[in-house]
Amino acid sequence: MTAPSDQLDDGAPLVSAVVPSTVSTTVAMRELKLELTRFMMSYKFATDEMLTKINILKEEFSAIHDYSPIEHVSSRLKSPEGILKKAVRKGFPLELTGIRDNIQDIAGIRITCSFISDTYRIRDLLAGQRDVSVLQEKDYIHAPKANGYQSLHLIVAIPVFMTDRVQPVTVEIQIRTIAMDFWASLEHKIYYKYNGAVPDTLVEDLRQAADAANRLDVKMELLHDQVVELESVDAGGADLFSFDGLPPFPLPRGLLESFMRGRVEPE
Ligand code: 0O2
Repeated sequence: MTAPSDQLDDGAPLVSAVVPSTVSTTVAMRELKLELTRFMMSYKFATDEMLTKINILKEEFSAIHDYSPIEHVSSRLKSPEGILKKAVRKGFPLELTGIRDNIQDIAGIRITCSFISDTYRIRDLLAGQRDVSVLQEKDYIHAPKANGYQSLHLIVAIPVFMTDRVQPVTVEIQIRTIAMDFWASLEHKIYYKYNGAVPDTLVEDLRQAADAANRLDVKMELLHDQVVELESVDAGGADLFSFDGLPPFPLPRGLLESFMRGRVEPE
């Protein structure tokens, strides 16, 4: 005899078996949702921390050197869907620890610099910070990809202080010049337009454009160096110190000289 539809084989009502399992599924789903939220938040916090560091470098450098080595900064978080797709594509285990260990570009920051030397300077300034560990560096500026792509890629880890743990979180940082960035965004569009199968003539044109971008970078940096040299010759006794976000305050030459004496004369 078959059990009635609302009873299990042993005669126990079906509903009593279904309710606990539904409750436990709901609890498990809620826990997973919470874990996923915390997982994604850790990457957002790591991005925020890195962006703060980058902004500090930008503002301090601008105040000291009268120009900003950083033209533009942008960031993005991969969507949970994008993360899962990448994990499946690469054959990584579909659980959060495995994903955290294997996918290192969930948080991404792109820094666009004025000149090639600035890309390395920013790399050094970030890598030199005590709480930043560089896990991987790919220097596509020194060794461009075959298609002409140039950029400096870092995978860094930074500790994020959560309520119950300190979580090291990885962030991918791409550093490149304006010209390299211009090239990369156009190449990206072309690549997707042709679904990866870019015609040979366009591939060659892109490679030549990458060379031209590199020549422009080198030329612009030479010009900039000449301007800096001229400015240092022309520099007079400016006595107003100004800094973004702070009202300008006077630094008379006499006061500066007193500071200098304090520095060089032992007490
Ligand atoms: P998205 O959507 O920008 O994130 P990975 O697949 O990341 O594990 P890979 O590809 O060896 O390993 O890493 P690599 O070489 O450091 O490249 C990572 C990112 O650099 C890419 O991310 C692109 O953003 C960019 N990139 C690399 N090569 C090129 C290129 O030839 N042209 C352009 N326009 N960008 C490039 P994703 O995940 O491919 O895409």
